[in-house]
Amino acid sequence: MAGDKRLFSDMVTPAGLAEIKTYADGIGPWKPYIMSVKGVFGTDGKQVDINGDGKVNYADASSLPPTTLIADAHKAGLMVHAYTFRNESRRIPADFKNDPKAEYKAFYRLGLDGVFSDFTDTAIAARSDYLKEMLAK
Ligand SMILES: [Ca+2]
Repeated sequence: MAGDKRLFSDMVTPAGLAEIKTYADGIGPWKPYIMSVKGVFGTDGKQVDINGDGKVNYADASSLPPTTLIADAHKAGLMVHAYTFRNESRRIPADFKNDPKAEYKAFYRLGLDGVFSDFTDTAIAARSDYLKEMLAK
């Protein structure tokens, strides 16, 4: 409405994050801004149903290497809480082998400060596992 043509993608750059820090303490990006996924595409151009369940979704895709968003946000003095974590196999990338805790832990290991979850018991259990893992180091 103010005529600003920037998109969300502009705001997750170091310059955008520095601007956000002028009015906020943290950001709440969609998980793929931190770690996206990639599926396999067939010769017909359609994503392949890797697990053969008749549906094409996150369970047929694998995680890509993480972006620098968490590190960039932390450098800017911002906390990062990502959304939305769920205990639903169709929303969990194949490399986590249908284990929602494995997905949380991968994000926690990247330095994620908090999560938006539809299954808080799983988020807390995964956080507990992660903290034990950190103490063992
Ligand atoms: Ca499938």
